[in-house]
Amino acid sequence: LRQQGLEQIKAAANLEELNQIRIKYLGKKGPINQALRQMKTVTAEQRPQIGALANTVRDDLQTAITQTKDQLNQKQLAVQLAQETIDVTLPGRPRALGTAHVITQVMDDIEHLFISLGYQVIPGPEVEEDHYNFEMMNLPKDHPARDMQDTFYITNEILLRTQTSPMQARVMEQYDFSQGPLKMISPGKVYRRDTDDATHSHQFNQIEGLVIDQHITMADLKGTLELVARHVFGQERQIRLRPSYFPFTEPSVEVDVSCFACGGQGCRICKYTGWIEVLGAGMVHPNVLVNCGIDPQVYGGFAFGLGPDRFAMLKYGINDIRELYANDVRFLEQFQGE
Ligand code: FA5
Repeated sequence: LRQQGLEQIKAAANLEELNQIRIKYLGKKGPINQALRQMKTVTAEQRPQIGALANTVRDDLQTAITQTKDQLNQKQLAVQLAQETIDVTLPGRPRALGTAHVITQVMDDIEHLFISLGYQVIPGPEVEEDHYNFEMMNLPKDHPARDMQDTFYITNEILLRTQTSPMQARVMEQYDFSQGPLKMISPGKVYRRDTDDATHSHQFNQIEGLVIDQHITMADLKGTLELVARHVFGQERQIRLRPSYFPFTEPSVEVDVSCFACGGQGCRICKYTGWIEVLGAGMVHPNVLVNCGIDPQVYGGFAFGLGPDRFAMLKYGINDIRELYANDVRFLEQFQGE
């Protein structure tokens, strides 16, 4: 029995098999325990001999089992270690890294330019009050120019801002001129009930600009706008200022950049004018200053609202504004940034 047991233990291929062998020989119903249980049937002289023999066999088998168990455990560990080794010489798997959206890239670029000119960047709410979006901007309730910007109203008084201009009022009414001149830009999303087409979207971006100080002139405005246009589009692109109308500026201008698609000849994208309008601007209207508690006899300045979506289109030759909002990765991947 001992010999047979030892051989089987040695041959055990794994821990499970070894456990079965242990139960077979050393278990309650195993031959050794059975022999010990039958001790009462043997004579008193034989008892110590048989008892001693049974104990030795049990101890030998137990020792062999413990040894084999250790060996099997080590073997298993070795196999596991071999399987789990990391091959540090394998080439790494590249992770797909996203990039900033092309509009964000254009906006960041313009923001950095203005920061370098000493402007503050002040974001504002997209859900806005009629009071700031229109009334403070010299557009009372019955003003016909409200029709220039078809509005998404939420309630009578609350709306999705149609322009970033309300930030002019929000900043001016808080501003303390003992700090020096006010120079700020306010970037963000705006919303209009415009019908989407190649150059119009119902949701787009604007960057508002505002400078208020003593002795600011139209020449300061023109110089600043030229700087922006040349910074974004390069020296070679043509620019024109057109007299225009906004209720919150007087005089007002619109700035056009020559069409990238036809080089100014006229095509479908520029509606056969050769130009694409990119921003509105002007000298802040005295009524707006008064609304914000600023004396127009002492302070004055300029404001502008530019469209980064249109800037992005002109800069990269994107011929449909809807591409910017379709989230087609094949389109977006073309603009990896610097
Ligand atoms: C305004 O929104 C004025 N608040 C701008 C302004 C600010 C004037 C400060 C004077 C002083 P306008 O509606 O023209 O103006 O829009 C400004 C710019 O936003 C446009 O030149 C154009 O670049 C962009 N824009 C206007 N509508 C859309 C649209 N539907 N989709 C994409 N861009 C648009």
